[in-house]
Parts: sequence; C-alpha cells; structure tokens
Amino acid sequence: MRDRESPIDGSRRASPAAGQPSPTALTLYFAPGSSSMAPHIALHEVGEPFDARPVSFARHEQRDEAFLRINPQGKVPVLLVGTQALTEVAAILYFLAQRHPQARLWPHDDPIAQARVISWMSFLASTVHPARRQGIDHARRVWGLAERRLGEAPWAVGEFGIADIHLFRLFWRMRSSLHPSPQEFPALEAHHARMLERDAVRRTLAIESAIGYEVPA
Ligand SMILES: N[C@@H](CCC(=O)N[C@@H](CS)C(=O)NCC(=O)O)C(=O)O
Repeated sequence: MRDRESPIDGSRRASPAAGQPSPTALTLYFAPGSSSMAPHIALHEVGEPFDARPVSFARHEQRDEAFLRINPQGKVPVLLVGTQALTEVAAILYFLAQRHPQARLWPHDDPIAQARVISWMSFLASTVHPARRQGIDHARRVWGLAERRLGEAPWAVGEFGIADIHLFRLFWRMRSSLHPSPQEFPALEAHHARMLERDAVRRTLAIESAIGYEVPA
C-alpha cells in the first residue's frame, strides 16, 4: 500500500481531539482494474466521501503484513467502515446500497427482486468470476449463460442496481482480455455501453486508468 500506516492500528491513530476519523468513515482498498472496481463505482454512485487506498499488485502489496492484518486472504476489495473490514464485492455492494437508499441501487420494497439480485451476485461471484481460470472455452460458455440470463433487459433486475455494477466490472475485464467480437455477446455489449454512460463509471475508470492497471492482460 502506498500509505504505510495501517488504518486498523488504533495505536497509530491521532487522538479524537486531533481529528480521529469517524467510526463510520469509509476507506476503500483497491487495485485498478480488479474486482475492487465494482465497489469503487458504487462509492461514486452513492456519493459518500471515502479514503481511497491503492494496492499495487506489481509490488505485491496485497501480501504486505499491514494489508494481511486487514484481510488475511490478501485480496481486494476491502472496505473499512471505521475500523471494521468488509470483504467480497457482493457484501460491499449490498452494504453501500443499504447505507444509501436514496441512490436506488437495491429494490428495497420488492422481496422477489431482492432475491433475483442475490441470485445474479451469487452467479457472478461463484461461476463467472472463477471461469477464466478454467480456460478460455469454459469462460466463453459461462459468458454465454450470462448473455442468455440478461436477454433483452436493459438491467440485470428491473432498474439499475448493484448487480449491474458487479456484472459490468467482470464483463469489462473479460472484454479487455478475450476481445470477443461485438456479435458474440450483444446483450452484454449493450449493457456495457449503457454502463459507460454513467458518471460514476466514467469517473472510476478515469481514476483507475490514471493510476495504472496491474491486472494480467
Ligand atoms: N470473491 C472475491 C474475489 C476477490 C479477488 O479475487 N480479488 C483479486 C483481484 S480480482 C485479488 O485481490 N487478487 C490478489 C491475489 O490473489 O493475490 C470478491 O468477490 O471480492
């Protein structure tokens, strides 16, 4: 991490009188282009200020002792809420959507839509994200399932929400590594284009590309 001070080490914090951060202040640990892009987008969507801490994969900062104290798995994203660490894209997106109902990232009044969002997020985390490691052919088959699942709908479930953010980041990554033709996944391409119209997405991409992507091509 570029900032060597461990944010969970209370002994190294300033005293409250000297301006100790609020116990609910948000800190995002992220590596440009990686899974953490999804919570990064969500933070811009909800508009809450946060402290952004880049983690360099090239320098193996995810293996630094200070970072492993925050997330023993050595993975991003991590969102600190005060000193409490949240991990896993799905959980962080859910947390931000609940914390900011005005951002309308979650179908608060519709239990069936809520279950469908969880279904998408589970599918993305457990089937889509790990697919690439099982080979290009397998990854393409799995993306074919995502394509059919999205179908003609503009968004994953009803209105725009957290499942779209999660889906976007994974498809963005797949596009830059497997370079599918525009005809291969037309629904996902249209979704990707729709996402790129959003200020929060454009802002996140600009910030992350300026720092530099260190994820494998
Ligand atoms: N299931 C986790 C996946 C997180 C993950 O795999 N993060 C990767 C980047 S995409 C990482 O930090 N890798 C660093 C490493 O394994 O050394 C989630 O949804 O947050």
